[in-house]
Amino acid sequence: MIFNEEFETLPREVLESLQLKRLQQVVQRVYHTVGFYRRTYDEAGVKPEDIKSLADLRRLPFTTKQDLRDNYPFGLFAVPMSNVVRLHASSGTTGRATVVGYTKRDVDTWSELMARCFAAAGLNKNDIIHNAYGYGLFTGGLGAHYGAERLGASVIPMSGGNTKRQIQILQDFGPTAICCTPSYALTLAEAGEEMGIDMSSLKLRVGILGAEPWSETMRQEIENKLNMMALNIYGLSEVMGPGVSMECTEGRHGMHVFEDHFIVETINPDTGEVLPPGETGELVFTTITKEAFPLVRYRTRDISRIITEPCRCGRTYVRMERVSGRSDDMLIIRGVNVFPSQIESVLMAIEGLEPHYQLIVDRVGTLDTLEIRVEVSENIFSDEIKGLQGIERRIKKDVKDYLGVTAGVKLCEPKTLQRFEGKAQRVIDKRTI
Ligand code: DLL
Repeated sequence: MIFNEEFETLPREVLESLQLKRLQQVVQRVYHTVGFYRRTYDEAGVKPEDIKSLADLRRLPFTTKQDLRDNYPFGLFAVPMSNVVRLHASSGTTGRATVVGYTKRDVDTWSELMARCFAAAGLNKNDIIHNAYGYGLFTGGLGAHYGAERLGASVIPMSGGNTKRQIQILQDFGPTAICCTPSYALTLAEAGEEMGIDMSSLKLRVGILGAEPWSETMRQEIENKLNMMALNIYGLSEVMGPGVSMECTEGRHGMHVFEDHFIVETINPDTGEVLPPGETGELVFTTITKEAFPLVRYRTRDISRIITEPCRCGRTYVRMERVSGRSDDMLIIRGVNVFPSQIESVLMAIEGLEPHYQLIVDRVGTLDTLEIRVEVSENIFSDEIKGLQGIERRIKKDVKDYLGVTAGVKLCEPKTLQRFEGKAQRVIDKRTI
């Protein structure tokens, strides 16, 4: 089913002229309301009037996560705070999180786009949607919630965690759809089996799964275990949250990018050169309807490929292939985004630790694990066991409090971790997904 038949099936030429009109408006707006854009455009010698075609987009400089951090918290907002009705922030950050704001109209647009995603998954107002994305600063919970309500479905605002309770609700309320990360879908399936429940006999028909990378193998496993269709949904807080793109039940290959609201490009992450559609590179998004926090040419660091072949479903949008990796070192651990540098700053604030550490990421069963190995200084290491245990507890607590992830900790003797001559290789990611 198509939620907004008119916009989702616009002929390509009409869609592109709509994109150009909206792009010109957004570029004018950011130039005149956000100091950052005015400065960078002036430096690049480009004026909003220079955007005469969609191809001119590439004349504008990129925006990066660092720019967002430099303008923390509200420096890139294009409306006064009195027009902002909602704030979200990227998960897992010490001091400088990525903060995003929404006007009432932005929340409306987002709700519609999420409703489009649910409709693309074959859902309508008769469905019951179990929403196990986390509610809070993370965009997953509220984003899916508002979309489900816009569709008119009945939403169960479960949020994350509390697995046994989730399983009980899945049995008792009989939801027909579930929203969660793909790894949590597997966790639920396995926990249910362990409780002696036949998880394939639940009423679930479809899962709207995303927020972390996953594979076709994982899709099959989830589909077999939960006896439902597993569809991929993509998004990022900076651009909006979930619902930037979504797979449909018909195509099941690549996620439709809602191009009446976002312009997508792929670039070579090393040179910044724009790649022709079909070539693998880093995704760059421009939001063309957002009011509070418009972003022009935002480098996502997500690696994918644009598919231009038409889809059976009738939507005229391009699709993006499942994200195959990132062009930076961001880790996604149980759905939480973490940069090694953030762990480093937590560690370095603790007395007695040396600046030598290693992060071991693995997947045990369906759950991501993180082990932090860090060297302690000589005098502490020869100290009594109690002192060491105290440091270990402090690391665990601070990492959990500041970054939102649970980590195992192994304190190492001084000078035992590997040293590097060039770029330090601090992360060992053993996960195969
Ligand atoms: O993860 C928004 C979201 C919520 C998407 C629920 C889908 C479902 P952030 O926390 O800002 O926002 O993290 C964004 O997560 O840049 C990707 O690296 C990764 N990501 C999101 N969806 C997918 C996906 C939400 N389907 C970052 N496949 C993005 C692979 C994904 N990676």
